[in-house]
Amino acid sequence: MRNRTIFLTFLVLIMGFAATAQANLLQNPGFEDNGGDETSADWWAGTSNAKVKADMDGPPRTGDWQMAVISWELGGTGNFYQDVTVGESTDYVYTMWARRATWGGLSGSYGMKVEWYAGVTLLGSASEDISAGLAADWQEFSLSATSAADCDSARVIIEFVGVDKVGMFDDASFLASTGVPEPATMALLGMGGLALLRRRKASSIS
Ligand SMILES: [Ca+2]
Repeated sequence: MRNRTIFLTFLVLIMGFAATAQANLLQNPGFEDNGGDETSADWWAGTSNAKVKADMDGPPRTGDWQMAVISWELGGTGNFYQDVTVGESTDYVYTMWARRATWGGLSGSYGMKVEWYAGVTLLGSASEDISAGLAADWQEFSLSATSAADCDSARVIIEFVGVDKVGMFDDASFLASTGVPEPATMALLGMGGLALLRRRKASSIS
């Protein structure tokens, strides 16, 4: 009876977790892991004019660091990005918090972009220009996109072309947008619960 209660509690906990939790596929999403002021952030790649700053016309949104695009370097053009493993034909939501310096002009563009790959072959992309929405205060931007068939990875990108305004970025996420676990996943989790119960039984006998 006690074991049955433990099993049911375990199952309910697992079901609740599976139904609500969506793992952020991005590593170091808040740019907190890095080599110090004006270096790149761990896990992120990109052009040298994208670099972490403790302060850039204001503090990060959270933590001690933000990614800043230094618009006067490299003609204000470049990108920063991270590659993640994804499933085929799956819906994803990419979000990024961003703001711009209070000084500087308004030319050029900032955009969120996702590229879908099979190995090194580019299959397609989705993008959204966020230039017009950038303001002095932090705001969250999002881009929803469906991965290509045969896709195995995504490049999650902030790209900028000819910008003469400094842009700041923090707290990114890239999530599968479905919140309901598949029946096969639930069956596996249930089997995990049963295995745990069996092990408990076996250890209580010995
Ligand atoms: Ca941060």
